[in-house]
Amino acid sequence: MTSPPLTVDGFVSEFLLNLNFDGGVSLSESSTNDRYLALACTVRDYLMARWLEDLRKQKEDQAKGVCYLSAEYLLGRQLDNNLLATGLSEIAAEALESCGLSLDQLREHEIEPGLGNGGLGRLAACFIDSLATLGVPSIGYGIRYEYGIFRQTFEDGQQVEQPDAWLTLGSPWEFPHPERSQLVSFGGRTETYDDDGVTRSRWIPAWNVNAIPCNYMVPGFQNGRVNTLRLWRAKATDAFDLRIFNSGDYEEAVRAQTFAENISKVLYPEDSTPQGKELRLQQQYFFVAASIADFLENVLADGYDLTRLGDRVIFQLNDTHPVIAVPELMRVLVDDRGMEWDTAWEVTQQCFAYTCHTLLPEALEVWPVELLGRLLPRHLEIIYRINDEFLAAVRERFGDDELRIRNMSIIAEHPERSVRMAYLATVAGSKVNGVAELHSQLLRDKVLPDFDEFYPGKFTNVTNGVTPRRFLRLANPELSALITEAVGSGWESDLDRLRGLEEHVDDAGFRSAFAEVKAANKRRLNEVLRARDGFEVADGHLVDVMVKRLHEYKRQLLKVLHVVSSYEGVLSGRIAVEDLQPRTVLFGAKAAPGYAMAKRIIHLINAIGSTVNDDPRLQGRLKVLFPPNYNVTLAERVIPAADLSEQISLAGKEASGTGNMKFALNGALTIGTDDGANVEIRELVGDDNFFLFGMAEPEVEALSARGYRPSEFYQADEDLRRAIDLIASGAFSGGDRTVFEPVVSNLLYEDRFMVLADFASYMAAQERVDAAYADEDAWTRSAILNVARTGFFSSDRSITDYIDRIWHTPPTS
Ligand code: 26W
Repeated sequence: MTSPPLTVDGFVSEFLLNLNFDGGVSLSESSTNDRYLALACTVRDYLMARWLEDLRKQKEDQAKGVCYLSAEYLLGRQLDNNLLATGLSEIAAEALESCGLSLDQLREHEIEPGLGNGGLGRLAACFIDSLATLGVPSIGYGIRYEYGIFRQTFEDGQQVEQPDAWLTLGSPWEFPHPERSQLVSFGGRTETYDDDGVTRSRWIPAWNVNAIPCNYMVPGFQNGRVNTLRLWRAKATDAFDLRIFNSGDYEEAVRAQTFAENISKVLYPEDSTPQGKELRLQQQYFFVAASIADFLENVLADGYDLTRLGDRVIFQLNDTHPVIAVPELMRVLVDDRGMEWDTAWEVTQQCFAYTCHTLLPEALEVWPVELLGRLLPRHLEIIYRINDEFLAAVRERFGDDELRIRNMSIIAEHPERSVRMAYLATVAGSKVNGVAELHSQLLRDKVLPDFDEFYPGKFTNVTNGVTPRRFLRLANPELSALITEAVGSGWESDLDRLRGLEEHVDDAGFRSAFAEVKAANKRRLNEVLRARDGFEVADGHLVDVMVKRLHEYKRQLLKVLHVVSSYEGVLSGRIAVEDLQPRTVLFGAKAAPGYAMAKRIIHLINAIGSTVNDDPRLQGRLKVLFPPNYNVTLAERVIPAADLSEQISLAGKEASGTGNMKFALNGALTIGTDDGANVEIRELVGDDNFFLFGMAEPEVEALSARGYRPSEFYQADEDLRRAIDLIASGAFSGGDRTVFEPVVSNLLYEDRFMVLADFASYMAAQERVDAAYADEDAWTRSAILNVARTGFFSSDRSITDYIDRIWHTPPTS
């Protein structure tokens, strides 16, 4: 198979063919959707030959590859990414223009696949991009949710969730293959039987669903490589509904079908606090069981010796969500393929590695034994045996230290008997990694110290990264052009070359070109904000951005207190309005629908915006904008326009952060705590180009040990008191003191994430920001150095680290 010709004429004829023959419309009669679909199919066609070739080669070479198992992939729009990958952007723009169409307009038509919540899902998307760019044999496996992360709207300043029907206009990037479906079973019971004198166990499931693979192309950056993302969709089996249908109960048959198909219906919008819902466990098992079966049947060569499976594949567990894959592989090897338990366990340990993405205890998934045993009885048996053998080994090493045994057991006894999925992953994985230096250290020292002692060498670090293709080249075309002018082409897949920018930092012409790019990006942001929300960032404003999921540990409230304190300062005359550095504070954040405090904080931010933005006493020098529905598409516009990046989590709570990297790479300066990857950003850019504040992790620990009483900080700091009192007074709620009372009393009497303790230090750092921003040229210099020194945060580097330290899967040609 060959690709269509790489010319404008070739593109035009391919586009029109797709429009006419696939879409069934003429150009003049076509809708925007028709045109978008035809364009997407045209771009697809250019990738097809390479994709088929790579799929064939993968099967033929049988080189060791990565199966990335992730419940989330927050992909963002596909069209632009694939145009860039193929190098077709200019040809496509010209071709469309010759048809009287605009690429810009069609690109805006795409609804992004929001199949993830936040950092973890976006990281998976960056990683598959890098795997393809580096030419590593790999497949991303996940779930093809019908509804991705909810669409956020505000009503009276409060979050309202709308379903994200991303598939309604068609999904041109997806290739469903129902003929390759896998049967996934659930429920039932186990029984023992005699197998030539050996007693074995087997699973008699009660019901099953079909898993239909939907394939997506994952093109590398202009390297002719196309990997695969395979997402599973649940479909009722014929047997499932026919049996009931034949019994004459039509409604029951339809109900059964709905029940089965619910499994891939909707992404759980919970981030960090697992709900322990049965459907969630069904989702997890559904996709890993289908993925393992698919790999063994369709990717691995026929008749491959399974005792050597570890030479062919590493299953990377993206957090604990896919960890049920561990007992599943054991079940397949032992029960279905007749392998000896000990051999199977050795193989399994070689085939898995586990990445932990959190430090919050409440985010570590546990599944009640009752639920797991009901849904996956054979897997529970397998987990028990793994645990028995593991604890026996612990006993052998440390003696009968019952406290230690209880602490290390994969089975927790309280508050209810449950399986600790992170422990299971740690016992089974060949390696366990955290996602930034500090995080990996804390993981070893605080979260899993006994395991670190028991398994020397198992724990490692791989600092996160982001793809420079999407977050620099596509999101910031003007800066990209300037970079290419300064350091030459090719930096997109060799990001260390950004270092070359350092030698231009003393060139006044370069600095002013750089500053002009930032100004142009603010205008580009304004176009979007005006169109979607009627917002605008005024000229001369410092653009101060905090975009990320809403969570108390991330401390959006600290940013709120800074805004309120500035406002209060002007109202009370403590600050002369002329002395206020003009700022626009831009928030973007979704709250988990069940997280009441997070939703209240969203309400508060909107309420403050309504009050502050219209108050003439501020003379337009302080604005708070909160565009709803922050997503990848909006991030691509916001990040390049930012001057200041807010990374203000309590030290020791943010595993890494990846937004922090995107901002630095786009020339925003960071105001941040010593947390997650901020630590490494600061080390690289230098103290002069980073606004550090707040307690370090050991100080947090010490304060906590002494007994933290937030009200003492409130009493001792007049500015803080005035800011909190202003919120408590009802100033942002039409005089009603009850609306934000829960937020205020939480801060005063609990403040789990020590907002008040870090307030003074944060305010002082913000003063340093204001002073620095007043010297525009010096600020630009720092911004350039941020770009020049953060090439380390390319996800290509992360993937190279995974290959060296964990996977041992070199690129193939
Ligand atoms: C519903 C249960 C649950 C539990 C944990 C859902 C999601 C999680 C994730 C682990 C939360 C998450 O996205 N973690 C983020 O992962 C990013 C990529 O490594 C890091 O940059 C962020 O610091 C971390 O919060």
